[in-house]
Amino acid sequence: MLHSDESNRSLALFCRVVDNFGDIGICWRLSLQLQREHGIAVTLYVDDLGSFQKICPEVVCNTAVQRIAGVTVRHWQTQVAVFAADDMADIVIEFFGCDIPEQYIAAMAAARPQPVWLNLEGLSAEAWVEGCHGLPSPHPRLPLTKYFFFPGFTEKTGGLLHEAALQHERRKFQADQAGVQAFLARLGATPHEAAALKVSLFCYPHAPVAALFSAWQAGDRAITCLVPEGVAVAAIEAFLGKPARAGTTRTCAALTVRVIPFVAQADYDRLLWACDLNFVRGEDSFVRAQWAGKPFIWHIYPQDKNLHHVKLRAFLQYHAAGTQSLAAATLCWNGVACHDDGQAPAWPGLWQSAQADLPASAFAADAWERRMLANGDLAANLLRFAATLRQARVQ
Ligand code: TRH
Repeated sequence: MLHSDESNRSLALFCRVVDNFGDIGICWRLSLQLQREHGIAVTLYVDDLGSFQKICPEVVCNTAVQRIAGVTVRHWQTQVAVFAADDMADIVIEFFGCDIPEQYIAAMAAARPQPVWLNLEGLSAEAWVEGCHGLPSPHPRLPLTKYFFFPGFTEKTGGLLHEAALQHERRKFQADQAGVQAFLARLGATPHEAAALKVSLFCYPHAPVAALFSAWQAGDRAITCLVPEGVAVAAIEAFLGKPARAGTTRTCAALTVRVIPFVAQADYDRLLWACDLNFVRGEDSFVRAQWAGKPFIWHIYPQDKNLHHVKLRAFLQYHAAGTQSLAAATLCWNGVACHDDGQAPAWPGLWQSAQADLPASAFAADAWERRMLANGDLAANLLRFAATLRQARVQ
């Protein structure tokens, strides 16, 4: 265990599950790391235990308080709970501007010393992030200040979530080919499929899955696409011709699609490590793909007025380590700069180039990983930031 600053003994993390699994995925990962690597007593307040259970099967739904892997999990059901100043943690984090209870804020203001209050923001490669990382936001009424903490891709941001042992575990897993095959077999893959190019598919329902599948079917290389249950269901069922339940599979020409269970978070990492190419989405799987040492194609969470296109381009520009063909496929996957009439996307050509570039893309993935590791990890950066704020108060 790493040693934390003495004044960072307890931490409360508030997570509202807006949509999908990313919010709780990130908060759970951060909670675990703070507890395991820094010995911090973490209380995770989460409003949706059902979504939490999907990524962490140990979660018991309809339970007010439970302890999982050393983390206290509280079902956040109401905004009107009463909190006392003595209940306060040393650090309080609200994830992505989720509205934490007024009573809790009042108790923070009354506590002595006051906790360090941070808003952990969403990930973006846009240039403005560096300027906003660490900015204070004084409370409009109370003598209390919240600080913005931004994850990011540069040393002037909070960095990316990354556990200390991650690289070691990943390399050990990937070096053991028999173990990799056994893992894939547990998900239902047959030895025959294991010889094919393995692709994991995690995307939003509007991704051009049908066009990609057509290109894969017509390709010269056998492909096994492993898709967790519940992902892009309509498109997967259209290909399968039946309900997309775990265990369902269909082979058509060069493509085999296999529905696998939606696995626990640690196994999702292994899935990314086991595949040759990963389609990921949102924020957390997107970051995990960057630690897998494998090429990936990102489906960004859609925003109004196509704001996400700006974010996507900012990342691709910065991620110049990736190959051009993969960047082109990523743009097309997100509906940006697709030169087609909507009926016949240019996927065959895009895929051919991307496939040819996979070895170069894997090489680039390693370089990118080294570059990101140099920014430190988000959990340690966050604790350092909290300690600095506290020190500044004392002076
Ligand atoms: O679920 P997402 O679409 O989450 C998104 C993003 O976080 C986005 O930024 C946010 O604004 C939006 O939700 C509301 O994708 P993401 O971020 O990749 O999170 C998925 C989580 O699910 C991640 O922690 C990995 C986990 N997962 C598993 O544990 N097992 C699985 O089988 C799969 C496919 C995913």
